[in-house]
Amino acid sequence: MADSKQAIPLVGVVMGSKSDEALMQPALDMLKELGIAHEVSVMSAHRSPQKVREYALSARERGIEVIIAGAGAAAHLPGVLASWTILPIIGVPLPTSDLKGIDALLSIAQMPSGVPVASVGIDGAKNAALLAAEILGLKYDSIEKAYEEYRKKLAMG
Ligand code: RP5
Repeated sequence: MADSKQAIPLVGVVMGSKSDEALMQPALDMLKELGIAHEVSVMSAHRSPQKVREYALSARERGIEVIIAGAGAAAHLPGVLASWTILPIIGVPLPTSDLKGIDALLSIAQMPSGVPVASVGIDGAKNAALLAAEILGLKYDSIEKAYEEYRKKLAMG
């Protein structure tokens, strides 16, 4: 098992707008609780596509192992990130439009065959962090333990 106790972020949390911050906060809280180093960035697939491309292309070499990407409306951010990197992308459909996240859920979950994006439920930022912990726990002993502790506490009610 590798040691995750490092300063280099393992998880990149990305969101399509600064206005998504509050909805993505549960992911940051859960990553912190589990002791998973992470970074947070705001970028839009349609307003700043160049930034998205550069972020995704450099993420792996900077040490990022999982990307959590939250977006609302026609939420193409997770899919566009996935087009530029082979890192696992966990999409978080955000209920920020008139369609209350149904649009984002379908955009994220219905990726065309060949370029996958995992999707949590609408407003599922916390679950995205937990899914990231499950993935990273396969490699990092301390994350596996922290996640198991979390699940034990959950089972106690
Ligand atoms: C999406 O459009 C963002 O992810 C956000 O959920 C929504 C509204 O963005 P703003 O117009 O508030 O920047 O791209």
